[in-house]
Amino acid sequence: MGILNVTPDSFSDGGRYNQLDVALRHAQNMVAAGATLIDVGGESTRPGARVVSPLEELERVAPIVELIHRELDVVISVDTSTPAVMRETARLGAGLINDVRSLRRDGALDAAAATGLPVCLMHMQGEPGDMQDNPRYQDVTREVGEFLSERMTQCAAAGIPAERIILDPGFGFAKTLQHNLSLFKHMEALHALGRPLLVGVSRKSMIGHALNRPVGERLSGGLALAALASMKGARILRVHDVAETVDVVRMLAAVESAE
Ligand code: PT1
Repeated sequence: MGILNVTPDSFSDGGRYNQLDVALRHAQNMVAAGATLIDVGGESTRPGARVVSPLEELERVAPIVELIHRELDVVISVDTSTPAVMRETARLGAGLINDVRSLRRDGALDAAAATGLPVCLMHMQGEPGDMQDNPRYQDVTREVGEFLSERMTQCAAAGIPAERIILDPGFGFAKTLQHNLSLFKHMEALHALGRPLLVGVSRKSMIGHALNRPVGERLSGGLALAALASMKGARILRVHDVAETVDVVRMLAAVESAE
């Protein structure tokens, strides 16, 4: 899954892709590099990010979803928590709803169910604005698993069956470095929930803190985590650096297919 931010305040590429043609070219390059999903996001959810109005979010996301749907052969994921954005982008060709708030906003469960699309449910305590203030867990992996299980139950009640659900531990969302590392190490426990796992760690501060690297120097750390996540059974890797990550995954597959 290649990341396409259409926010003017995106955390690692500074909103360079907010113009439509530049965004399309970037999506095209990621598809050529081997991305099978493009995750379009109009609301930055990095720590401390500001809230965007539904209209502003829709105006950022809708044109690019429509354009990618027309021009490229790729599944479009929409990174949104906003019911109106779910409904409208589904109409414009989106193929996956990726909600870091796990459909907890008013009307989000019903909107997602009405689209009939698959959804990615992600773990987060609190909101992006305050989530890093004081994250606390007794056992982070167990609590993430319990949260995701509860959200799957809510989805089932709203008419979103388990077969339509992807699960995400939510790396970097209301977690300290130690929480992130422990959750990553024990990620396999989440396979008990019976659904495919999506992992997003690309360029995040957990790499920065572990290696003491600024955001522009986190590729090697990110590729190490991509390899490890794959080996732990993660099925979708949400990344900025598609070509490099595809090489990692293909290399693992080459070894795996040997006698
Ligand atoms: C993610 C994810 C996402 N991450 C899914 N969607 C972001 N499903 C946006 C940092 O610590 O992991 N899974 N959508 C980006 N969010 C962050 C969070 C970016 C933390 C940076 C950090 O640097």
